[in-house]
Amino acid sequence: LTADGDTTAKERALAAPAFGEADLSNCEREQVHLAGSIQPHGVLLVVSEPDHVVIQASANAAEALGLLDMPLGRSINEIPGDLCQRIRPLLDDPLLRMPHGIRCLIGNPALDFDALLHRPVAGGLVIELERSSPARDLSKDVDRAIRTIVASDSLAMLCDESARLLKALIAYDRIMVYRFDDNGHGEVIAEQRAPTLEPFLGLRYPASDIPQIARELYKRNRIRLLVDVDYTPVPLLPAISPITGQPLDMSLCFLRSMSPIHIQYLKNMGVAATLVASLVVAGRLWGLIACHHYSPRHVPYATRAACELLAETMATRIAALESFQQGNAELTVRHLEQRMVAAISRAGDWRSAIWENPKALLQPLEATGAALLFRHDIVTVGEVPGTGELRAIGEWLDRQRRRPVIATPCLGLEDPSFAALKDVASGVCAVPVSSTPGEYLMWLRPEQVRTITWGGDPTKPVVVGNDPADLSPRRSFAQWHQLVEGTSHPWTQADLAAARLMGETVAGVLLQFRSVRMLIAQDQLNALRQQIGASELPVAIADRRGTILLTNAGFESLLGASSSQIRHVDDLPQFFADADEARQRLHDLLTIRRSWRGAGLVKAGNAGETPVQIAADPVMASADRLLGFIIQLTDLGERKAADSARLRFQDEVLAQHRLKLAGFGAGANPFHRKLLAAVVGNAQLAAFEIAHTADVARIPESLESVRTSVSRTAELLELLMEHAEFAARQNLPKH
Ligand code: BLA
Repeated sequence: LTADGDTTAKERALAAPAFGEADLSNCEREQVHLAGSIQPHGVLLVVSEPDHVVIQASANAAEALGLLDMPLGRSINEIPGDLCQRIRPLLDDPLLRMPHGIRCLIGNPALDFDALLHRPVAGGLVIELERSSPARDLSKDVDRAIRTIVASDSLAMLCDESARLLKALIAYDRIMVYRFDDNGHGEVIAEQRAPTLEPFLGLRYPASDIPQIARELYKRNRIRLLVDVDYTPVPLLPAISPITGQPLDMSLCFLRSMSPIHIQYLKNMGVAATLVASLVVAGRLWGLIACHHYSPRHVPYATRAACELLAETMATRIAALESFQQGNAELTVRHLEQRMVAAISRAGDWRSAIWENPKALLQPLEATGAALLFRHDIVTVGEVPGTGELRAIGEWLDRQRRRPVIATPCLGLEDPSFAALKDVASGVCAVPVSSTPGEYLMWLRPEQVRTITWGGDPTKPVVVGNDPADLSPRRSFAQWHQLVEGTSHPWTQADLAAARLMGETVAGVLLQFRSVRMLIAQDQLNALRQQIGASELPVAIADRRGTILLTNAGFESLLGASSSQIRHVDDLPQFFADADEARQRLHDLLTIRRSWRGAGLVKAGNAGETPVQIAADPVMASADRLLGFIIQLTDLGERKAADSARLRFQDEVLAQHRLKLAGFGAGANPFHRKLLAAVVGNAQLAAFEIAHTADVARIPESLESVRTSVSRTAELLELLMEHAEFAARQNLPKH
């Protein structure tokens, strides 16, 4: 491309193309709501208010309404029949949300029409007219539909039943429930079809098949009817609205012409007529009910309203079923949390809680393995790689941008050093459980080599003809199989939400665990400090670097020194008669952890030299972890006392170690237990609150969606009833 060509392409791609002028580079932004034309099975009039003069009309108005000429520029009063009289009671209604339907008579001789009225935001009153069909009593269908939908206790059942209900109501050749994933790709999850048709159930279609702008429109206009793909669009006259100076906003027009690109798509598919209803759940276009017919087909207003009602009821039920699922995940999390807290108070160890019921940890995310990396511990359940590899994954997670949830379905593709782990850890979903690097709760999924079946090649959504205007969506809907390797089953938004919730809960419990430990350690330390400090038996305690943490009064008085003179083990040799030997022995103690046991002489200030028994030992937490050093000096003149004191001290150290080994639960005294219970109880309450608030952000939205959905349903019912009453009054033949 030349620089010029480049710019043009870019400009084209950025501009929002007018209706019918989109090609595949810019169809995402085609202004489908500004169609400027209608399908020929009805008539559209735009009248100004309050004088009700017709300012725009579809070109077929005169002929279809049985008038001598186009009504443009005339008051609707002049249209023979009772249209004007019928719409009068509606004029105080804003009519913005949903077209309002009435029955009326037009022409001479009079024909009966269904009229749908609404006001576009920019002004004017839009009146769409279509010939009424014989009245049909829909109340039984609606009643059965609502009862069936409300009784469905799974999504699969709900969608199957709804497709069946719809098939009974409108008898299209094919009824599909089409669900969108987080990327906007769609999958046919339920289907009712004529036996001769090939099944579409389970097929996927790429997000590009339905542009974003159309999806936005479908949230406002919940039902679309295409009567015949081979129709000739009827233009609006004039094309530009005299009110706004713009093309008419046809978002809520049921007669709106469909995008030619989509018409071509349907022709490629061999479809002749469609009815599509939106499933809007929590403000999101969750999916569509798409109905195909293989010959032209019209559905009258009242039946369309019943379809819309069914879709709305279904959406409410979907919201309920999904909240229930979410509620279940929350329940699992809370159970896990309770078990962890209980395990801490029982055994001082949260790990057993995870061991106890591994399924509870794996199930909410449908993971095959999980691991908790916390301090020096790794706790795992299910299928997991080795400890070193888990640590390496922890390090990889540390290198990722820090987020509440870090997830990938293809760890081995992100970092080839993990490629070999694909059988256990292709998918990783992790939440940090503290601010310390390397501390994560993570879930794992194996590689799932699988074939996704698309309804047509998703990489070739487009067929480019010789003529640039001949661009059209792909012509072939032959099934296209995609082999996906090195990738696990994808993590859904629901998985990430569950992970986050569980992560927050576990982080809360672990923080609580650390806090309790700190309190107990602090308490123990204070008690020890007091006991050691009060002891006459000389002792010094040093940390693992040799810094003196504590010397007691006995030690200080034996050496005739104050604690400020003894800051480090290296300060001690000067107090020994044989300073060189002491230096060597203490050096060995610090560096190679060799105990120094033996007799010696200390220079006790001006009191001369005192014979002492020396016991200087390293204290190990485990074979490779040094805690520090204990240096005891026993005045040999008082050996007896010394012996007993050392025994006592050893007892205490031992007790402390026993405590450590057993965890703080078992070895702790009643006070500790009480403290623990209070802290645990308090934290439990807080944790419960956190678990509850974790989703509060979603609750108003979900409730609001259900509320609007229910009010729409009520409104539709009202419209249906009104309409049925009109029909009854006009005493039209029953079907
Ligand atoms: C609209 N495309 C749609 C709609 C569906 C599909 C359901 C909504 C139609 C309606 O609500 O009446 C796609 N239809 C499907 C799929 C199935 C089906 C996947 O039955 C599966 C069984 N379409 C393309 C490409 C473009 C495109 C490549 O495939 C653009 C480059 C455009 N699709 C397109 C447009 C619309 C559309 C512009 C809006 C039609 C309108 O409302 O005017």
